Amino acid sequence: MPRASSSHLVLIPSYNPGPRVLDTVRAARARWTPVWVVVDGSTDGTGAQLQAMAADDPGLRVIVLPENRGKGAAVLAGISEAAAAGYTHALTMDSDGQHPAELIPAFMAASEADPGAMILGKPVFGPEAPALRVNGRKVSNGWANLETLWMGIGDSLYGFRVYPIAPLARIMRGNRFMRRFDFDPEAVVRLCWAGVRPVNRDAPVRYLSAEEGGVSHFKYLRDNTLLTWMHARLFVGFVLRLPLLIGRRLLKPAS
Ligand SMILES: Nc1nc2c(ncn2[C@@H]2O[C@H](COP(=O)(O)OP(=O)(O)O)[C@@H](O)[C@H]2O)c(=O)[nH]1
Ligand SMILES: [Mg+2]
Repeated sequence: MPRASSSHLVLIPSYNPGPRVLDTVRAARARWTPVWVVVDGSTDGTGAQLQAMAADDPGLRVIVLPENRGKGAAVLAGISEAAAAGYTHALTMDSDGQHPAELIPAFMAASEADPGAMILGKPVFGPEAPALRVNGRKVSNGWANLETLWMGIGDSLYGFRVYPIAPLARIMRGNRFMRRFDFDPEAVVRLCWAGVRPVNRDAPVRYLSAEEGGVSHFKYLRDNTLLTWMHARLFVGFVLRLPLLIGRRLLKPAS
């Protein structure tokens, strides 16, 4: 039986993930109620398939955005509706089968025990993970840690996380960025700045081959350019907040 919650929901942004999404959503539903999927202008037919699934399952809700706006925009649409429905925390996970649905209950329990914190997945890679992606994230992680004065971000990019909804929605509404692939790292850095503590938990990540139905919309040049511009922007924010961050660090040393 999936655990039911009136405070914590699973939120799955989804853009042209292919048929893997159906197993991903089933795996999440087996562990949690409710699960919401935000279909981000997908054109691969999965929107209709997910809506058909939701027609027979009151624990599943599918929100369809008419056109593709990016992962961050899809998450913002989801958390805005979730807050209106009274939810306080959202576990985000990818729709493409890369993230460990079996860890949903443990991540939710960690969040329930520490509701002011964000629970961040720390990726445990298998041998199949592309070296370019594994090493590339070290750059983003180095910047994110500097920008937060080492407040403890284990991984800046992994999208398997539990967010407190209120501070995330406030930060996103006050910022016109964070709508695309820049969402995950910018969210952790800005939440740290807002005083939301990161708690890291190991979580395996799978890289599926094309034969297994693996799909990625990560484009090396486009998305690394977006990440570089994002860290340049965050670095300016970091310099402006340096007195605040140092003051906080002096009052409460990082554990
Ligand atoms: N790349 C991308 N992902 C989106 C978008 N909207 C929602 N998503 C979802 O965000 C997650 C991460 O995207 P993915 O292409 O798998 O990136 P990767 O896992 O880093 O290779 C998936 O669940 C996507 O379905 C979008 O416009 N672009
Ligand atoms: Mg993926």
